[in-house]
Amino acid sequence: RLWTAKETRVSLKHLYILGKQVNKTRQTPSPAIKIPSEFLCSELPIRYGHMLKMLHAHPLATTSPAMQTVANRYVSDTQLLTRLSVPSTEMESSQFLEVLRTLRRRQCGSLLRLRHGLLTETQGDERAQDAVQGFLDQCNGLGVGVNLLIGEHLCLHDKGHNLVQQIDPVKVAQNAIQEAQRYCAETHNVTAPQVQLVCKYPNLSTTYVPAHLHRILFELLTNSLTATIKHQKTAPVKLTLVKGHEDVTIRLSDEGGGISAREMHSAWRYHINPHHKALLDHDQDDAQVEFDSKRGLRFARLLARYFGGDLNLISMEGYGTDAFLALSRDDAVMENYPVSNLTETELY
Ligand code: W6P
Repeated sequence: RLWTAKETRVSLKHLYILGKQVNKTRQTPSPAIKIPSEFLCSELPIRYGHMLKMLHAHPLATTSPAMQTVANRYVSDTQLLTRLSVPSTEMESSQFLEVLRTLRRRQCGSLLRLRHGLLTETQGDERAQDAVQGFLDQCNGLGVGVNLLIGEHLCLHDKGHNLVQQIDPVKVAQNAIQEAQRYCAETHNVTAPQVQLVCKYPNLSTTYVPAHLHRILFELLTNSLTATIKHQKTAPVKLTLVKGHEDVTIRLSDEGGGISAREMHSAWRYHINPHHKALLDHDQDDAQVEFDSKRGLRFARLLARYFGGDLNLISMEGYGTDAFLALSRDDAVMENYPVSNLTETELY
């Protein structure tokens, strides 16, 4: 097999078309899911290589127990990967899928472990905590990409459709609203505030990863609903969706009392989440780690930025907060994740 150390970034369009080609080959009796397997076999080792190099090159690599644990986990995952080849028989095919499932599960656990570990180890040291934020973004960015490639493949196999889809953001928003209201009602033991959905566009369809949009909106909605409950307001939360020439923009307005400039700084940081610790403690093998557990605003912004979008907050302390989520309508925007140079020797 020919190895190159250069990663191949994909766009939403690539992922969408890749899946369509698979669908076509699936209708014929020839071996199913051919093209993405080849792509995964060449691309995943490169991205894992970048992840390993990033972990090893960091100043904390030799002193942080969390970094060492996670680096070791990535080493064994990479070993698993190097044995992966394009499946040609039914048997190989099911083994291939099994490896992908294992990798995805372990990666979610590794990223939570790294996050929880680094935040705990730097607890109380503001500077050190600030310093790991960017690094966690880098690792999470690479992780989002790997999960996307694996997810696209598994989604096609398990559900027969692409992970990347032509979506109606209004429908995704309606689902997120329902779930966020249920979550807040259960968490705070009250009737959740109303959400008013405003969209004057009959057709807002755009190419996107519905799971990403769902997670971003769920994060924003739970923040707004919780603030509204805590501020004892009855004003509904207002969700506005508009379609521009280049972007689809979603604005979420609440009258939940807002946050101060000082609190804004904190809102954009990764924080220790006791729920993550409980997940990690509960099962060493990560079988129980929920992929969709809440990861906070910073992770939501990372997802928004992954395909050329952005997430911003504007707040009036004493009144309320507006969140602005922009999604690029250009499906040719390439994945956004950072990598260092990786030579072929390092890849081996
Ligand atoms: C708040 C804090 C916040 C974060 C994100 C989105 C909305 C809101 N509302 O009070």
